[in-house]
Amino acid sequence: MPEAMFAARASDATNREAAVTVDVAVVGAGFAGLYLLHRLRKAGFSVVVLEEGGDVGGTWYWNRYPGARCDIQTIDYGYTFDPELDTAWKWSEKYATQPEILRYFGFVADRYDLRRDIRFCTKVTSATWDDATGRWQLATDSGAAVSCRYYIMATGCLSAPKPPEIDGVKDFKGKVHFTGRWPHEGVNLKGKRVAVIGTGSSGIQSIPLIAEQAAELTVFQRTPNFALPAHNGPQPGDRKAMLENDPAAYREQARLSLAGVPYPQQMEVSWQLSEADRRARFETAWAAGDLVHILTQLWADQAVDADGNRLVADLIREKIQDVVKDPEIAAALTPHDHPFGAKRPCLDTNYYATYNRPNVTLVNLRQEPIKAITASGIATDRRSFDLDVIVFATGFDAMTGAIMAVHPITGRAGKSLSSVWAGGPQSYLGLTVAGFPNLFMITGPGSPSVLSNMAVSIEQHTDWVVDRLIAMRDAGFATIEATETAQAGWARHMADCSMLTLHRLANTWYTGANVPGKALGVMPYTGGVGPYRSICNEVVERGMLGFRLTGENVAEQCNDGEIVRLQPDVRLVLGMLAQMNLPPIETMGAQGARDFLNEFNKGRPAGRPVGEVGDGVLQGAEGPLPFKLYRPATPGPHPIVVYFHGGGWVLGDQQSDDPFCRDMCRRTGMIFVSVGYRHAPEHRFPAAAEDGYAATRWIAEHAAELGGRPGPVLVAGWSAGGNIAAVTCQLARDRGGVEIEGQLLVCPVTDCTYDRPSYTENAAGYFLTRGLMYWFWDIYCSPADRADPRASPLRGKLEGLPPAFVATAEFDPLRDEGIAYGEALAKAGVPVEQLNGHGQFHSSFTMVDVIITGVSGRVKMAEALRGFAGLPRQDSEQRAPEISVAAE
Ligand code: N01
Repeated sequence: MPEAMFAARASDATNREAAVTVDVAVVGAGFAGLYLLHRLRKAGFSVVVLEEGGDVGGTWYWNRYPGARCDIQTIDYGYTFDPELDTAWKWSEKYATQPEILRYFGFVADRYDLRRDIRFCTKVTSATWDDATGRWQLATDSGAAVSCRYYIMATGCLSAPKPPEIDGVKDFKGKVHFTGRWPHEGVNLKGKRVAVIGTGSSGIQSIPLIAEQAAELTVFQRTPNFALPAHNGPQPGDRKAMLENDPAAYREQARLSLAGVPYPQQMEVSWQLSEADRRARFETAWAAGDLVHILTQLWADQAVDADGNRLVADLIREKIQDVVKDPEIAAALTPHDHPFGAKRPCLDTNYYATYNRPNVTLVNLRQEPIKAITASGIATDRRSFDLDVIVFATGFDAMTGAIMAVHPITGRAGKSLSSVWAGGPQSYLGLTVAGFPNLFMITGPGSPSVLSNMAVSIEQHTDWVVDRLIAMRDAGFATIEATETAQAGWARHMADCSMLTLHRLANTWYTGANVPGKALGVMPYTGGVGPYRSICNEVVERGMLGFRLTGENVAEQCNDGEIVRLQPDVRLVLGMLAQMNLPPIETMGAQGARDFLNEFNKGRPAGRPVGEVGDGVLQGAEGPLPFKLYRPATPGPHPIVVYFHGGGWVLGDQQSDDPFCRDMCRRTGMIFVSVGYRHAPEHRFPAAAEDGYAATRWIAEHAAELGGRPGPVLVAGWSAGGNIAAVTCQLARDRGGVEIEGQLLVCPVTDCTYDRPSYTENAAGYFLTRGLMYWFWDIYCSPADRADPRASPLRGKLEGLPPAFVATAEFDPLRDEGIAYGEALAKAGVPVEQLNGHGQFHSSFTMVDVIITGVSGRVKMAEALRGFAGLPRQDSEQRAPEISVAAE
């Protein structure tokens, strides 16, 4: 295909002045706008696209700075809606240059005859919803008004460049350029003294090429960033072969993945790998030159856990030191202030090596801030630099900037979007905003957008929106609007998701921190494109949940509610379990259920290392019982926590909650002794309860031998183990012989009735079912014995018990009896802390390194145990790094 045919070209501007009435107006003729136009037109809607630029291409139209390229492999960075298009266009490189990408958009525009419905060089200056007509009225800088029923922002996430933010720019006598608005005719930097301010992706791509042209280049760096070599060249054969072997499967895998690029989910955690293994994986990733590879394929904890992340970051830091010859410059270029990936990392070609050139100077703005731009150059508080050209690579008012720049967008009742978003962007699904009927955003704040392959997200958003418009038309609806409930629910889900990854721990454009005065919070959806897609589909399947639909000749429809109430990782785990289509556990028989649990546990991530793990035997109520001991790496003697595992008095053993015991041992700095108490049906009530008390007594008596602190012990347990821990406290109080200084009850069984609301609300679908609880009770305890406080501690006397921490989970049949126990303890004068894990299920806190959002609960539990044992609070360094900083 001769490239000249598709060269970017300015459109004919003669059609600019006519007013227009259409079904749909789209702002932006970039990646999203072009696909919207194609799909809407095919669906029979009349459409106009309003584009400020002189041609198609969006971000690729504006960002023409030297070195501009995509940094998702081009094989993954294109439209996939038309398989013929996929084969008609051939990319020349692994990472295409900006001119080639722009030619691609020209090619697409021509192939689908898109330009005729695009008004170029046209900026929307205001958009106002008119309730009376049910239409948006747009004003444009060309003077032509547009009336549309649906208004779609395809404005991109990084299209409103930040202003310079440095005093004196107007005084500068040389030339000033912005990477995001690079002159189309190019800039001759040969022999010039050039400054680049900013070391994000744009700076890092352009600096090596500017250094080659300029006489002198001075880089002004505020924050060093992580950059990886792109190793650009021909498209890698392996990925090309994958695509060519089965294009449909390849594209589908991308759509269901987390980042929009077909990579499998990494399951191995860093502590399962030797240092040599980790280094080998890292070197492979480094050589691959692929951001998604290095961000997702090293080890499972790299993006969700600060320790796992530090291992990658350290290896990258080593690489920087290897390349940059001057140690002081290398140190200045080495990032330490954010986890790898929390700020957008960059792909580079010769970036670090550029600082070995004699004509390149790095100015570390952390040590010598810029005072002002002067007539002759830039003055820091230490020195002055005489310059001919200043390049601002200082980034964008991301995600909201381009939407808010269309000012004002006025919705229902005269409310402006900027006032609604003053405290941070609010949206439902990142696609719509309550109070702004018929307004859609493509890759808006609240969608996976910039944390994904944009190509995949744009197609998904566009398809979803256009399909909704078609369905509405077919049903006679003319307006669609998100409800406040749905929007608030999405905000909560977004906040839950933001705890999954480390993005919240960095000051970046993802969080709005790069723009002075902007509200802070993680703006993109961090739950991944696959889960996001399934949520959008679920909204439709559940009758457009969270939307109000109206039309002239049709009854209003509003199925109000929140689309995701579970924590995002709980939703994923339950989804996977549902897909496994397991028979109910209670139908497996006791031995079958035990075998199942053993198999199931083999698939979980290995527990984290502790100082020492040992096995032993203790004296139970009627004979020896095995135990497992977890000792912290810190010097002892440590307080001892006697731990009782979960499993409905029927399943599990002293090592079935191994990851939980390890995690709590590390967090508390205490010895955990997990007891293998007797199980039903072989040993029915009160065997487990009596073993709990006997084991606790034995452990307290042998504390010194176990390396523990002599004196009182603590007890803890999950589920039926929580029941045993609670009962043990009552027996210890009544029978003496062991002093207990605190109890941790995690989702405990406390009572034998099933009439509390949580038993009905959460009867099925959350792994621990009502049916399974009936089965456990039947196997353990005959109905006549169930009211005995050794089975139902809620029915016992509660005065004089040790202080307690009671954790419950929102989606757990046992929730309300746990809460009731906490309340009853408090009423009886026992100091109690209660935690009801929002969006969590019965196993959330014990599925360590699977349910990441359970971490904050375990941190609180550990703090409570330390408090009971009289240990000082841990400082934030020692606490779980995952929650040590919560920006939002
Ligand atoms: O912008 P950035 P960008 N004084 O915000 C510094 C995508 N993209 O245009 O970190 C001094 O990342 C700022 O410092 P700090 C990609 O998603 C993709 O480079 O705020 N310095 C930072 O160093 C990317 O992430 C490609 O302390 C100031 C830099 O300027 C996004 O676009 C290519 C400053 C800005 O970095 C944005 O990248 C290019 C000030 N007042 C971009 N203000 C591809 O390859 C800001 N800085 C596809």
